[in-house]
Amino acid sequence: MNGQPWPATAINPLLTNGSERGILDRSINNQPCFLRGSQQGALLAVLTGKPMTHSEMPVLRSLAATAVKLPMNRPLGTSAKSIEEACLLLVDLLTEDGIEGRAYAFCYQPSIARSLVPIVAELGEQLAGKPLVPLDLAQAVSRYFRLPGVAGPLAMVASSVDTAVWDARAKSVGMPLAVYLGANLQPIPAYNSNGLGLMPPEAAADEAEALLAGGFGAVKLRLGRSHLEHDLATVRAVRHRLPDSVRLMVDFNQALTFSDAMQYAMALDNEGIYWIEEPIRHDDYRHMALIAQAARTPIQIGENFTGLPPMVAALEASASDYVMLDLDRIGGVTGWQRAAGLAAAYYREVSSHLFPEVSAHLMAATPGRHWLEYVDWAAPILQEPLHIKNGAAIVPDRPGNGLAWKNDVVARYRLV
Ligand code: SMN
Ligand code: MG
Repeated sequence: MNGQPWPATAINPLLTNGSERGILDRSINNQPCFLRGSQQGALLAVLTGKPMTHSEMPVLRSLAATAVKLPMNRPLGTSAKSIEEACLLLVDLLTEDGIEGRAYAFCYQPSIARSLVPIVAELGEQLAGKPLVPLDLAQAVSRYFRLPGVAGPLAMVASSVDTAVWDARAKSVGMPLAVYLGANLQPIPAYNSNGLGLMPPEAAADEAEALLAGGFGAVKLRLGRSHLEHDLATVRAVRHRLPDSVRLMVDFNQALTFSDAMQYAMALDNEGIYWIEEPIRHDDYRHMALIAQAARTPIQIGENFTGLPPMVAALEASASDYVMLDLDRIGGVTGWQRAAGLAAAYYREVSSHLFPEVSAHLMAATPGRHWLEYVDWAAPILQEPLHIKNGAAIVPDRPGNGLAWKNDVVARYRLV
């Protein structure tokens, strides 16, 4: 286009009036395909330089959700709970002209995943007929959940619906989500966060070594046993086995008391650890700040920020050196973008928590990006799982966030 908008007259002959078929577009998976309804409107808007009008916006037709329980390659033994199967809620949005938006939530246990299916359907009835305008819809969802409160599982629903809305919007203009958000498609450095639960030292060292396949340059080890010596023995076995260049993060999942955490942090300062994650209760920012001040190793928190206010409180308290954002707690794509701005205002590097497929797009659009957390838990149901090359996630060059389900596998693992 050489930066010149195309005049509308140059495009009109490409359109067949009023029919389902329209502008021929070869950019989607290299397959020739025709754009429909609002997609035509969006492309015309780009080509003619005229903004898409409200009446040309895609309109939300329906929301649906499916609960699945997937086998995990490597179980995750945290200090709080051992997770051996990934319970996901798959969210599917459909617009009036057939554009699909997708997201998934990680639900921790089958009953939570199941319980959210009718909630998503009910929310869909509320939103049906509304234009696909992410900020307006985010506001409508937060109003709908105001009385029960947008927290816990309802925050997951609100966030994943927001993510599906942005997916459909990016698809309506044929852009990868990262590009729609104004970013370049660039590889995002990732750490391998699969496995490495609480396990004996030599088993942990073996697993850590295996996790470097794919060129990963960083892995995360779960800690939080009741005896410091046992945690230290595992850290030493893993650190000893990994090349010096490989970063080793550790995650306590809030297991420690403040006084124990001070002792563990001082001991870990000598063990070549890249960050210490959630040593104490996630929302005890005052004590977290004291630990961060005393430890030389950086402190990482944030996976439990639900919306922006806790994040502001943590940043104001200097509770951590780094922050990580959980797409499904922070408020989907809308919440993430606001949180990324906050992190920038406080000069904090931003990592992601879970959902690597969508988080990779958001990390690309986050100036203070740090590390993408890679887990392969959704891979069995994805037509195109996230690709890792030389330890970095390749943000897919497909319209939207790139999620598409393998329907036969979804049917096999569906929770009823
Ligand atoms: C974690 C917690 C809960 C589920 C999955 C993973 C962990 C992490 O805290 O940061 O990876
Ligand atoms: Mg964690």
